[in-house]
This record gives sequence, C-alpha cells and structure tokens, in this order.
Amino acid sequence: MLTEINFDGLIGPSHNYAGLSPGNLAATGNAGAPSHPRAAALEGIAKMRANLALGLAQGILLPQARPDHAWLTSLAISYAAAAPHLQAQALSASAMWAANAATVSPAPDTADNRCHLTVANLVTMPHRSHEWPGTLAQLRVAFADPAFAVHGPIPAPFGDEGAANHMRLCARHEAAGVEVFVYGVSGGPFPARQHREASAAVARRHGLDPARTVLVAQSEAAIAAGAFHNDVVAVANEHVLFAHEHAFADRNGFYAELRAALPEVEIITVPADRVSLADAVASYLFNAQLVTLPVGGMALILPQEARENAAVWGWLQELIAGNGPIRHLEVVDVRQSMANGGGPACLRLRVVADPAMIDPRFLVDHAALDRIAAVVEAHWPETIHIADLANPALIDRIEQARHALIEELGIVELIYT
Ligand code: SUG
Repeated sequence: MLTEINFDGLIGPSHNYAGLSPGNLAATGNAGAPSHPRAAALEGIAKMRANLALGLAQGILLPQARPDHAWLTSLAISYAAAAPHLQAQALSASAMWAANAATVSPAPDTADNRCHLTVANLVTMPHRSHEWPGTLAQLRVAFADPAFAVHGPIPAPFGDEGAANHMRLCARHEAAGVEVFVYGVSGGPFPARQHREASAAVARRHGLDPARTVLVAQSEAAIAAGAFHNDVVAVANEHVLFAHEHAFADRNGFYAELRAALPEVEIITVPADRVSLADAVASYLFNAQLVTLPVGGMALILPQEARENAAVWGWLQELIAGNGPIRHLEVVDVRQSMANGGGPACLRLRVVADPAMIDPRFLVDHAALDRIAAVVEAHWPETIHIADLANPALIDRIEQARHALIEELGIVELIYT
C-alpha cells in the first residue's frame, strides 16, 4: 500500500552556528552563537514522536560522517591544517535538512511506475556541496528495492536543492499527481539556489508526463526577503496548495496552469496585508508540514515561532475556524534547527511508497526513537562554541557519537559516509 512517509534528518553531533548560508537570515543572524547539538537532536526526535502520535509513518536519515575527511582530502588538506572557514564547511551538520536531500517522484507519476529519487547536488553553498555522496550512499541502502530508482546528482553548474523546491499535488497520495518545480532566476542580493535547468532535468530523468509537470519561477522579492528555498513560502499536500501571495513571480499564470492540470486543486493564498513576507520568513509559517491525518482532514505541523507571531497566529486561527481542508494545528519546538534556518518541513523528506519495500532500519516507531534518544543523551555534545571547531577533543567526540549511533542501528555499511 502506498503511504506518505516523512524521513527526518536526525540532527548530527556537530550541529553549530558558523553562519555559512548567505540569504538564510536566521543562519547569518546567529553566526558565532553557541549551539546545543544534544538539545537539537532531542527536539528533532520529539517532532518525530509528534508525527507518530498523529498516526503518520516516520522514517529517518542519519547524520553524515563529519568532518568530511574525503572532501578535505580532495582539497589536499587535513582537518587540522585547514583554515577556519574550511573546517566549518567540512564539519557542518547541514545534512539534517532532509528536504534538501533529494527530489522524489512517487511511482504513480513516473513512466516506468517506479519511485524515482535524484540526490540534490547543493552546489551553491560550499558546506552543502559535499553532502550528496553521503546522501546518495544512504538512499541506495534505504531504497535498494527495484521499486525505486535512485539517481546521482544533476551536474554542476546547475544548482539543485531537492524537495525544498518541489511540490506534488494530487487527488490522493496514491493517485497520479502534478509535480511542480520551483526555480529561482534572481534573488536580489542573494543567490537563486535552484536553477531551472536542474529542475527540468530532474523531471525528464524521472519520466514525468509533461502534461502533469509545471515549472514555475520563485519571486525575486521572496528570495530577497530570505526565502532561500520555496518551502519557506509555500507548501502543498494532496489537492491543497498553501502559499504566500508573493511566493511566485507570476502567481496568476501559475495558478491557472495548476488548475488546468488538476481541476480539484484548492489554493489557499495568504495575503501580504495579513502576513508580510518578513513575518512569513521570521515565523516559518509555510515551512510547516502539511499532512493528511488518518482520521481525515489535514494538519499543519508548525514551529513554535509561528505561534509567537501575532499576525501569523491570528491568521491561522481564522484558517482552522473556516470550512477549509486544514483543521488541525500541531506546534513543535525545533528552535535549534530554526536558528540555522531549518523549520519542521526542512527537516523532512517525503516519500510516497510502500513501507514494506524500504529497508526497515530507516523506519522508526517510539521504541526505535527511545534507542536513538539514549545514544544522543549519552554521546552528543551538549554545547559547541565556535572557537571549539579547532579542538581535536571535540572532533573526536563528534566522530565517536556518530559511530555509537550507527552501531545501535546496525547500519554499519554507512560508517564512513
Ligand atoms: O541550506 N542552513 C540550511 C537550511 C536549510 C533549510 N532547508 C529548507 N528550507 N528546506 C541552508 O541554508 C546553515 C548552516 C550554517 O550556517 O552553519 C544552513 O546550511
């Protein structure tokens, strides 16, 4: 049976605030602040438990080996000898944001009726550009069944940031869908991280029907306001699109194309005079997980920051009081990730597939999360100060912590990736 499974990136033991992502206002604003990897990972685990409690299927992706010695070796340097900026880039725990791991086209959308995954190349940001080999290795283990086709990255220089710039709309998860690829042309002072050429290549590779594929430009104003990925200003689930008024360059043209491809689509647009782009970016209203509940209806899984913003929370109260499809708000605390610009939706990769076809070590229930949480409690550093990134004792601790997790989960084939 095809089901939507959310795979959350488990927040790694090297989680820190090095300010590596220009255009990501939270990350640059918190540069140099002390981080709390243990609390961060436990917040992520609590979010997964909240999903389980709603009756949703939950998976995990593992933190990658950090520092990335293979990457440093390809740059002909060791961690100890590397300059501080290279150390930070090699150590980043950024693979936690699983929405940037890959783009996923479920089987009902593809020509060969397999679920296709293309690992994202993340070429725009140096600290993310070396994630893909580790991600690809994991995807090849988790989705080894022939029901899946796992592809390598789109070649540089075409930037691809994965599912964060991809939305799937359909009558029901298991029905054929319309896949929407959102790319950036210009981001004002900031880079447009998703390139049209990359999106179009992913759609071709996955064997999507051109009549059910839409390419749409993100608005420059949104990128300039800090929406470095589309999932900061829009989210979709089944037949519902929930988006900010200024998310897209040509809103009316896009909506018309979408309605033609999927007549039952229901579009909820949040007007800028109720929630400004600045409030949307600060609160991560749209970086919610929009999910279909087993009991019926849809829920938004929102970060705490959305409840703390009066304009956003007021708008949401009206939304759920109305007669629309979204009836339930679930608030989660992922502050450690949020401070690096990653909300609830950034932390997860959605895969519509039959869970029986997936390596069970990547699927979790409460008992598996108890075991993971125990490893985190015992091994993850409590605090990382930026000055510690050069400290060999911290690096040793980070590497040991990941080994302990891999051993607990029995995924030893991934020990070095
Ligand atoms: O790529 N932050 C990530 C946040 C990614 C959020 N993902 C989605 N919107 N789907 C990024 O900008 C900050 C890391 C640092 O500065 O150390 C960072 O990479």
